[in-house]
Amino acid sequence: MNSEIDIIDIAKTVLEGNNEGAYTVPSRKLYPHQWLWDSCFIAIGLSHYDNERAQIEILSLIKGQWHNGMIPHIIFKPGEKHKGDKDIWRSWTNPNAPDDVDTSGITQPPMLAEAIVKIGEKLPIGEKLTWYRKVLPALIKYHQWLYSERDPHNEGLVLLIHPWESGLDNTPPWMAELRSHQLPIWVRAVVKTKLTWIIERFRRDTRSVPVAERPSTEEALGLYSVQRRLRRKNYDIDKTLRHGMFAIEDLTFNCLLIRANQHLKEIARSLKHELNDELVESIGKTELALEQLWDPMTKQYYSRDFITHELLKEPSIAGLMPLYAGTISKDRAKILVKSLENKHLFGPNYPIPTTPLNSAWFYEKGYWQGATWINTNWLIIDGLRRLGFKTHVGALNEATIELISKSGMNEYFSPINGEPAGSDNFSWTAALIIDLIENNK
Ligand code: 2M8
Repeated sequence: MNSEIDIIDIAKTVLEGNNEGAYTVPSRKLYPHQWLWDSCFIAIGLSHYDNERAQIEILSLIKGQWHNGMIPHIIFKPGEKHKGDKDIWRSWTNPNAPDDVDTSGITQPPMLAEAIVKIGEKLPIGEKLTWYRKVLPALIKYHQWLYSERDPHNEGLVLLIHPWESGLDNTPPWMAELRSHQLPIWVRAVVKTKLTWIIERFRRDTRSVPVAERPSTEEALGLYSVQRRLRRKNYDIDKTLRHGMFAIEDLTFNCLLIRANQHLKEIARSLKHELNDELVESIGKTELALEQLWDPMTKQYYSRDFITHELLKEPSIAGLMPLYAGTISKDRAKILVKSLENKHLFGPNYPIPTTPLNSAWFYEKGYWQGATWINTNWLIIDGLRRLGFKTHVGALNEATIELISKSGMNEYFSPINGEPAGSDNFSWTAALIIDLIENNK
């Protein structure tokens, strides 16, 4: 077991090892580029001891912003080495793609405002306002894009077009949708004829991480095929929606957006900047629309299909994210907290598993299908703190710190025995454990 001081030192070493100068890679082995929500979590950790680097991390993300306002989910490392990755995306076929940076063609959870505020909180007032002034135009443009492009019916709920946009890649509700509607014939044929072993030989991710800890080959092919379809439509939202592809109002994403909007309003207020009426109206709608994702029968929140408005009733950690949104009633929050306390659902030895333990999808080292991740713990702890669940915050903080102290800075962990899984030296684990320890003092 390491002491808290040791953990912080190890965490800083991990973040230094993954430092690329203008940004930090999530992991040297698996993810060699800059990822959107990873960089936001990383900046939150960095802000405790190197605020300048935290700001650089965020500015590098903003450099990848599309002309229409989208912040892309990956910004590719410049140079020839990873040319293959950029070529898979070919996002330059969309006229909105930035001119001098290569990026993916989709987005990821809107953690940007949170990171900006966490950086601001650690600066003296004058520097904080300078920082806010520097980033506010890009932040407004980003939130406007989320509504103009991803909320075409003005419902207040933003839609996603690829499971990767949810950040919880192969989480059960998305994978159930993928299996039932979206798998092309060639993927079904490969799976049916058990030819997945051929594909497995070409998988890069399973060279450093056991296949059982990554998305299954069927899932990986499914994710890839959705990406290919989006590429064929040049990442154009109208063409994408017209062709009846994935469109899901994702619960986690919209909960994070609610909190991000609150931060955006606060940043604008501190600069005496008035947000335009349309944006303010959309922001209000999102807070109200969360209620539409509540199912009174099962007493849970779910994601929703954009077209049919059917709830995707597959329990996952997303069901707890309204705690982070922070806008739900205390009674509702208590219902969610009950499932956190339940050892057979979200309360095993090393919480919080990404699916409840009684889910048919649960596997203790399952990638977004059971394993405990530090970013989802961080989001839920942050929400519980704001909602006043002090004892739960204390217990979850302690359990998370104990887990890292015992098992190291891995990507995710078994919620049953705490064993590490996925990549080692994972950046957001390192960054967020620094934040949790500092907040716990
Ligand atoms: C994972 O996602 C990427 C695709 O975006 C992948 O599987 O290759 C997810 O865990 C995602 O949430 C994360 O941002 C990314 C980088 O850490 O890896």
